[in-house]
Amino acid sequence: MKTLIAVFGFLAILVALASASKVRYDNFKVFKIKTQNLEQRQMIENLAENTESFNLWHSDDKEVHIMVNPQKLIHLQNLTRSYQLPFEVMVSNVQSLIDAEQSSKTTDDLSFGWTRYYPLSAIEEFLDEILAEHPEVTSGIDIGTSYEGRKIRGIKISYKEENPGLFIESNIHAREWITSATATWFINQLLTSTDADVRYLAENYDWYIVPVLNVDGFVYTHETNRMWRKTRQPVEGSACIGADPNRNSDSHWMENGGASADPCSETFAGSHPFSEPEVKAITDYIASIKDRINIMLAFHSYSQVLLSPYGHTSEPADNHDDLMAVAKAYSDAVKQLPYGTVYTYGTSATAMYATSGSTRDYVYNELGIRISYTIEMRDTGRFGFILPPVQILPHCEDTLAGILALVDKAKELGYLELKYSV
Ligand code: 0X9
Ligand code: ZN
Repeated sequence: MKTLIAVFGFLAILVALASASKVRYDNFKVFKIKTQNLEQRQMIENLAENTESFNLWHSDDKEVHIMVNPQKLIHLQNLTRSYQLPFEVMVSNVQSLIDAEQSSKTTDDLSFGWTRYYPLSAIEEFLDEILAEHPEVTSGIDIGTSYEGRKIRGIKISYKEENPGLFIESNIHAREWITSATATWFINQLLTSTDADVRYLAENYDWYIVPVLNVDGFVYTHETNRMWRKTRQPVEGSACIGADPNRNSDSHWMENGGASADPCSETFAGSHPFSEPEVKAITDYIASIKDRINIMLAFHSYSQVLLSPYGHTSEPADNHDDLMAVAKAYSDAVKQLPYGTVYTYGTSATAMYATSGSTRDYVYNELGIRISYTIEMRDTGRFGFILPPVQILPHCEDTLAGILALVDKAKELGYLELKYSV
């Protein structure tokens, strides 16, 4: 009995230590601040650049969402008052959203479902099971190794030769958990759905899907800091860790204010293009199969918007009209579901903000993949990055409807012809 008590005591200490080392967000709030011009917008964005007390959740030409340390509330209130900016509190306590997200853990611990979020180990087990159950049509993809030495894994689904291909990159930003939940659900649908449209999608296209690209950051969000965004590679000469992997590709890197040179910034571009092994690995992999890929989708959250190239300039891409027509098809299809979810669309630089060095622009500019989007998933800010688990399945249905329509439209416009000769 004594041993049992000792074991329980030890376990209790371990649990306490594990939770004690987690970053907490008690009473952190997320404000939605309406801005009328670029100056006001940048003033709020700059707050998040320079201090850990503020963290940018979203920004577009109408509003900025910013998470605030409760001790800095007065500072923010003074600013909104002096600039007369209307604001509302979207999240009153970030920690309570995180706690609620965790409390769903017990419901389907025994099998991989989509009623909770899973750690990387469970996602890898899910991939292993899928590969074992469907050996004829699936193969594992070894994308490469992360800074901390983890494998970056993907899956290829191919029912026959000579299919045009689609590539899905997901969870490049660590805290955007809904993206890998959606990617795994989508993999499962392609392999098990009996719906005729889904079967057509599965069997007439090759699918290359990487559910979690930023594996180190993802593990860090599960174990230490739920709000982590970047990679985990230390930066020489700085105490700050990681770069924004969606600013690190070698295409217009660091141009036009689309990224930051400050290692402490959330949009730090890295010390040089492809400094992040995860980004180098995925772009090398896509480059190696570029003639087999017709469409690239980069899954992000949140904002419910499809973003097309470019991020580094407001100039339209040369097939801009087609890119808008395909995005519109996605948006129209999602709106028709009972959830009525509204997705907007536009170019990255105009609909959201300037970005440089994203994977999406890299494959469009450098690899000739003509249909390439960032899909910013649910929601529009009520829960932001901490989308409640009850929304995972409805959101997955939205995404499937959207992708079905997107592929149809891209095909109609001639973007799904084989790019290589056989
Ligand atoms: O800032 C980003 O990288 C994306 N937003 S997020 O909140 N998911 O971080 C927007 C990127 C869109 N633009 C490009 N991919 N260029
Ligand atoms: Zn993102």
